[in-house]
Amino acid sequence: MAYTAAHWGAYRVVDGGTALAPLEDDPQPSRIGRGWLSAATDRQSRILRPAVRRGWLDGDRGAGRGIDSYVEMEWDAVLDLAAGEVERVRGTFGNGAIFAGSYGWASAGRFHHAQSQLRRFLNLAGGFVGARDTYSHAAAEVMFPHLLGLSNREFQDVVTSFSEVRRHCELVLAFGGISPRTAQVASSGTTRHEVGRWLGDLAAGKVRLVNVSPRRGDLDGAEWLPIRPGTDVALMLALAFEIVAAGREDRAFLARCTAGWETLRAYLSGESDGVPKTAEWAAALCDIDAPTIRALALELTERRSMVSLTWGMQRADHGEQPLWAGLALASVIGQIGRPGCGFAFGYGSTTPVGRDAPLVDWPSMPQGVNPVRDYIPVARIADMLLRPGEAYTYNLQHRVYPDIRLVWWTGGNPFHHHQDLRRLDEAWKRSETVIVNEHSWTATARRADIVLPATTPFEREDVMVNRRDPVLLWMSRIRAPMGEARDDYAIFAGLAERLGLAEAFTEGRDAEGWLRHLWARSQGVAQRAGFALPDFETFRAVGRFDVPLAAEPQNPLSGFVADPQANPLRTESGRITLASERIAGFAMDDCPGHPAWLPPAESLLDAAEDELHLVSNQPDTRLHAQNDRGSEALADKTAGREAGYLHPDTAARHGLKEGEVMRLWNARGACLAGVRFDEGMRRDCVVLPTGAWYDPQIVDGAWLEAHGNPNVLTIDKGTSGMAQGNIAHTALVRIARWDGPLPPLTIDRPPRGISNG
Ligand SMILES: Nc1nc2c(c(=O)[nH]1)N[C@H]1C(S)=C(S)[C@@H](COP(=O)(O)OP(=O)(O)OC[C@H]3O[C@@H](n4cnc5c(=O)[nH]c(N)nc54)[C@H](O)[C@@H]3O)O[C@H]1N2
Ligand SMILES: Nc1nc2c(c(=O)[nH]1)N[C@H]1C(S)=C(S)[C@@H](COP(=O)(O)OP(=O)(O)OC[C@H]3O[C@@H](n4cnc5c(=O)[nH]c(N)nc54)[C@H](O)[C@@H]3O)O[C@H]1N2
Ligand SMILES: [Mo]
Repeated sequence: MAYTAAHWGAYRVVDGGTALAPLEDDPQPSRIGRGWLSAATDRQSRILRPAVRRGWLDGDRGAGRGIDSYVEMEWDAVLDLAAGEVERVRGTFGNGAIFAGSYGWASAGRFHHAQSQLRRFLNLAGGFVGARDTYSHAAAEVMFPHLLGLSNREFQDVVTSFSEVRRHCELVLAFGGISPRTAQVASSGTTRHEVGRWLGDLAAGKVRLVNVSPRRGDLDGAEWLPIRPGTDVALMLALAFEIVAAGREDRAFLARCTAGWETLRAYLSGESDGVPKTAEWAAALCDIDAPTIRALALELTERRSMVSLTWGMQRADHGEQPLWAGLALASVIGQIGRPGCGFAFGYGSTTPVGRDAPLVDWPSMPQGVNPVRDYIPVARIADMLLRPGEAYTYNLQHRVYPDIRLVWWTGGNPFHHHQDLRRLDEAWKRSETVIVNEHSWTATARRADIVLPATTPFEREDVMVNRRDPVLLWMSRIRAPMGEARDDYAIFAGLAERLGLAEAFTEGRDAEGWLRHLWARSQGVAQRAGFALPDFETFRAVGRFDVPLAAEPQNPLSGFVADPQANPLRTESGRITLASERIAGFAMDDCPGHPAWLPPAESLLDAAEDELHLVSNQPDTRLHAQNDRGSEALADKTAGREAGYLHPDTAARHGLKEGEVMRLWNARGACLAGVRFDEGMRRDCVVLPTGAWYDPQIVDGAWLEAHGNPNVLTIDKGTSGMAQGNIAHTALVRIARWDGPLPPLTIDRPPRGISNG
């Protein structure tokens, strides 16, 4: 059997290689996959030949990025140009002037992982400025080591299994819900989608589920507390306050397992700032009434309970705080370490979180060592480009932005993922050269000077090996590369050759040679884990291998809670950090030394009458901007625009009917979107999922994003001087019906100068 795989699932290749069918044992295949093949084979979106921006050839130093036309070139000529830029920039400014953070999800497949190939190449060529953390959970990546002495990844590895929750827990308080929509994907691929089934099991097992979210659909079938966005910390603090007020805090747990409780207690009571964090205080902020908060507080202590947060909770202004306050609330309740109870982060945010699966650390492509030590926090890309030499803080350090001359992206789409895209468009013009490897004419490829066409997974062989998934798959090549597309590996091998690094880069192997090499190393890993992998030829022919290890249910921190002296955490105190002298000592207004309520940069609390809160969540039909030109995403659009969601009353108030097109705007930008109704929403919110290909145009003398990309409206600011994560979920907008003629899209065909016939 021939298989292929993506972040959204694993597939059998059927009908002679012309169609995909989900694995038979996948309980709930993703809808994203239905649009994959059509997107990957759409001639108008694929980059068929290497291309160079005309203005760059004429020496415009970036001014025309985003509006310019392209000329196609031969591979040899374009690789000469790209290699020449590496030579020029490192020779003139040093490798610290090359930025290759290159954040993004690229494709599943161990060998053809685009960023690994880029980094391996640039590490050999003297290095580059990289990026730390992710757009997904930067605040958690920075905070978990301080709070629990674990990396975010280590905590994710041990997050309480859903099976344990079902067995032992009675009340799950789910901030941001738990949604099969986001559980469609797993980074590096997944052979099963189980979250829908797990949620069904929880409900059938009489676990009470409470969904704290502006949207009911974030956890279908649960009790719904429609919170005002951006105010969860107030609710968490009030729950903790009311537990203490009722004398129900777990004093033994707080004394044995936490550090800084006195500081936090004084903040909750108002001793330290004059504001008791009562249910009434929180009700005015979070729009959930005080009796409900008080009753919930008691129940959390009377029942076996779990405080759960989605990743999105910390993708907001002061995103460090919900994480810290949520952990503090769970500490006050005192059930951390008990089976199925305590604190969880990321249920539903991707499919493997909460799965009891054996974790096997499979080998990956060796990337070498980066001789350049400089990096930025990932979401500070525009600040870096706009303000070279300027000081900033990150994770208790004082740092300075580098002066970047060459930007290289492969396997990511900053003109999808970044906030305030009009600002990024300005910042992007600051570097001398931008090189992008892509298979499709994304907004980022359209803003590159040198465009190197890459293959898709259909056009190459690879292996899906994900440490969080119990199945290994051989990914067959089912199509010839479209146009002149090459594998990223071949592209970097060609560049390495030009820089005299061919042998070091390839180690004498072609792609198949590397797959054999990685498989041989995987066999060693398996052997050490107590089982045998088939030989390479057998695996390639059979296509699938099920790891024969028992899945162990997880309960994090149980060893620590059982004996904190013998099993201390790697924190300042060896215990859970409820207040930190180190963080307090860094004296940040936007991230004090204990969890705190800090009003967000924008919120409904100080909004004008006609402003709405924008929820720009993950799209149901795509992974980010991937497959936006595929059948599944296209069928979901309204007049070709991304559909936004409104409560019917909100729509009526603005004179909008379902199926019409609206304009959303604020001081940062404006976009169009379709109107769709959702009764399970707050009336003061609008939901516009991310991922419509960015299509800014000048309409009636002003910039208008014509396709429905919410990132022209979001704020480009760090969570705080601590984590500097993105704050995508914090933004206010206005809406009105769009009565003018609909501007035709430009992203449905290649940029000017390119004809894909
Ligand atoms: N407003 C708002 N913005 C957000 C978010 C939000 O919640 N709200 N979420 C954020 C989050 S959590 C994330 S993770 C980011 C995601 O942002 P990204 O990960 O940057 O988005 P993708 O569209 O997945 O981009 C991956 C790109 O890699 C390309 N690619 C795939 N395979 C290959 C390959 O083999 N070779 C090469 N060269 N290219 C390849 C794809 O064509 C695609 O363009 O977005 C962030 N942005
Ligand atoms: N289908 C699909 N699935 C995906 C992805 C995709 O692109 N498509 N991307 C993947 C990636 S990279 C990531 S990081 C994860 C992200 O996974 P999550 O972070 O869990 O997903 P989001 O959709 O960003 O946000 C979840 C929900 O939080 C709610 N929310 C927003 N603001 C607030 C608030 O202030 N308070 C509360 N209580 N709730 C709020 C919104 O209603 C939203 O639906 O998703 C992954 N899964
Ligand atoms: Mo993400």
